[in-house]
Amino acid sequence: MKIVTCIAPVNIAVIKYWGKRDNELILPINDSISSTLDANQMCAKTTIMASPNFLDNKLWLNGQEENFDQPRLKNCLKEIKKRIYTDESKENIVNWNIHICSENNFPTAAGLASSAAGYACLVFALAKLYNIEGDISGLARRGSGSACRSIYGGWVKWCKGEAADGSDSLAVQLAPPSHWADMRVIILVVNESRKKHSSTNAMKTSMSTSTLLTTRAETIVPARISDMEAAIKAKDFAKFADLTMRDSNQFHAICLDTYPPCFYLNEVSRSIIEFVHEYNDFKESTQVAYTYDAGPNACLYTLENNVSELLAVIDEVFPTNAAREEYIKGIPV
Ligand code: 2P0
Repeated sequence: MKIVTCIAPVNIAVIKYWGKRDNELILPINDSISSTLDANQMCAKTTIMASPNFLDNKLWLNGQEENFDQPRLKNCLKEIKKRIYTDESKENIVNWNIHICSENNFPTAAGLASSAAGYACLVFALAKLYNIEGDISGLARRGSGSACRSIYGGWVKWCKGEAADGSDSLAVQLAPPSHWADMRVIILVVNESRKKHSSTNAMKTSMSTSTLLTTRAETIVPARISDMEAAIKAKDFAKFADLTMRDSNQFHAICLDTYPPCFYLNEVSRSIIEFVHEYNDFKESTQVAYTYDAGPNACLYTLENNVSELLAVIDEVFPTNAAREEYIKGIPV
């Protein structure tokens, strides 16, 4: 028997991925950039056991047994097995059945990048199990697009690539976490329930109905990606924050332009957006940026020296549990 256990953190996109040019290979229509959070905070933990005595493959997610026959899991396994070095003279682990047990320490499918952490962790664990070397972001991408970014720490770009077979649609690290050591992310959990529209289905509908989406991917994102890379390199928080907030807003505008529309933000999300702009105006400098994925929960980027005052003000402005049903965390990038 062989057992491996791995953890992988979530990543929070600052230039968003939305829309695929190939649904099967999970190839995006634009580059995206994210930061991967500290591994000790919000993460997926996966244990994989392989044994010649297991009669079946099995999968448990957050303690519940799930069907192993899932297309994305199958795709990941198929691609991984292509990269396994097999030694015919030895008993071959690749033929053993596996048991996969994965759990998240944060709300699943509430727009908090749970599939990203989950598939990054799964692929990383499988790579360890089968001793696969080299870049595995392309393997993680086959599980969930955004998962390829969680393979690396710090600031990460998912290059959309040009090849029809997806061979160059990979993640690269732009800078390690130490580059911007005082960067922090605060997650305001507005609602923990599962989202109504899965990202996969919603982005498919956006691709077929939103006229804004192509314009975004072709004419807006390329410039934003290079501006964001420059802002991160220079540790220019004001520029970084401006691009992050505009890109979040544009992503949600695309969701509204999708037909029928996808409403991910709620009243509390919108009041947090207003709060952030008012806070920055009051401070006469940009101290905090919001970004929202496919859900109502706010991710706030700020620098370490602002965290305690900002959390105190958030406590004042949102005194009930409205914006903080469960917890607020200051998470180092
Ligand atoms: C992102 N999101 O860049 C964007 C922002 C949500 C909003 O990546 O179909 O779960 O598995 O590739 O990766 C969510 O998309 O979708 C996502 P699939 P995924 O983080």
